[in-house]
Amino acid sequence: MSMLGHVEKYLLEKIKADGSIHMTLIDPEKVTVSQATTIAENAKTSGTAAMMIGGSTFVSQEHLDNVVKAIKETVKIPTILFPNNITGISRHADAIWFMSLLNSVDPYFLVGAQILGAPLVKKYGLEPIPMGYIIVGDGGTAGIVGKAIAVPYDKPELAAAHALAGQYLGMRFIYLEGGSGAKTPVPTEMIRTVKNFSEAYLIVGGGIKTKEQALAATSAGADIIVTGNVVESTDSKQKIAEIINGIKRTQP
Ligand code: 1GP
Repeated sequence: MSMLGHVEKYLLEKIKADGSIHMTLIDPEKVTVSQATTIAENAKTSGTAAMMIGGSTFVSQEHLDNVVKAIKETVKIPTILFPNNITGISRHADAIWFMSLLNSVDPYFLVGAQILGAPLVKKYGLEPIPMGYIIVGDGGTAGIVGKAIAVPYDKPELAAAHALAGQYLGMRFIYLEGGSGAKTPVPTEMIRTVKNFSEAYLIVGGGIKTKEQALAATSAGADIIVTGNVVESTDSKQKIAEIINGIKRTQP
């Protein structure tokens, strides 16, 4: 499809080839430029498909720019912004999850920030990838900042209804967000229900720390799993490698 940009095409091809893929999330607020460089290098060596950059609270745009630039200079895999606001946009990235928080009660997070951000995305030549963001479980900081009514883990059919609405609105990716550092990752039953209901590519993140949890998510239907916190641990290199090896070819 000619509408698809380079990064999205790359992701779809990689999902097709590998079954499911892993992305590494860097929260610019939590790392220095040199730490971001090390994380990106380690993640790339372990076989991560792309780098996501974003966090739930405010970070200076100068620092965000420096982090994105450093990652780009270090690794060739795509850099995809994961913005919580218009301040999460950097001209140095390759692409941006052009996302709407589908269960927010605040119109700003549904479409307001997107209206303010869209001209910047165009001006900077960032590739927008349409994504519906759904906060589930306890939702963590993202749920509070985004004023979301989080979908409880025991209501998978509600998460599926959100996902289907996102798909019908034209979103090609759906993200089930358990919240960064969630004690319990998104349950497999919820992943399975959403996957059976909606045809959008499914991203799952929040609290995934082990290869068993990653494999459970991909086996249930996640096309992309995202890990953030785990990269900050001391043995991050080994952990990411384990997670990536653990999910290989789970959905041939
Ligand atoms: C948060 O889903 C991501 O937005 C990743 O969560 O930091 O818990 O890996 P973790």
